[in-house]
Amino acid sequence: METGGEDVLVVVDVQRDFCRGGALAVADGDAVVEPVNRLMERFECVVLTQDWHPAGHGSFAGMHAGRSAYKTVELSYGQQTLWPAHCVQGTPGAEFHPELRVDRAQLMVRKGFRAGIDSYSAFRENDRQTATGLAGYLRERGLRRVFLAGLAYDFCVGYSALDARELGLEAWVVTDACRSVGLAGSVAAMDRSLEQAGVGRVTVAELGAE
Ligand code: VGL
Ligand code: ZN
Repeated sequence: METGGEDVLVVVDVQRDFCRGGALAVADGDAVVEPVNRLMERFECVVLTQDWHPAGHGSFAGMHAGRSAYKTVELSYGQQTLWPAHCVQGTPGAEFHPELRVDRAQLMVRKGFRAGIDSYSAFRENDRQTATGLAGYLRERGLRRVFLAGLAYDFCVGYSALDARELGLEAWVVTDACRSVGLAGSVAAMDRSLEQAGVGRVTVAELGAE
């Protein structure tokens, strides 16, 4: 698969807290760094997202008395999974993985910085209304085909891909450059949603980045 001037690689949340030893470590999360770094070479435009929560964020289990992490609660905007405190603004856990080629990025998008709203998608927060600004950036630059990689497939990568489709963009998930959180049924559910939305699946090798 050839990449060109209308393509953008969106690297989702490759941060310390989602990697080994992190507060919300994704199994084998560190393994995405190498393929993502190689993928970056195939794209003129690379965007990084950074999960960026204030201390005491509403998605943190500790903010909900008697509730535990990885369980769902009802918030003002609907169902929300609770997480251990992670990616707190200015802490080491919120930093990008130290080996990630951040120098290749043309834009970094921070998300989840409003205390009361979580944001899985790089485009839109979990209230499904609050925009991050990424759609406008892509539109102004004429970037119409979005390739996504990073952490985690079943949450931030997947929801970003679904929103890209809703915005009328072509979307491809680079499957072997992602890892999943893997809550009950979350990977299978995201597989189905992505297929229904017409999100493509492609490998690092198919993009010539092996
Ligand atoms: C993510 C849960 C909470 C992700 C971020 O990057 O997939 N998951 N915050
Ligand atoms: Zn988060």
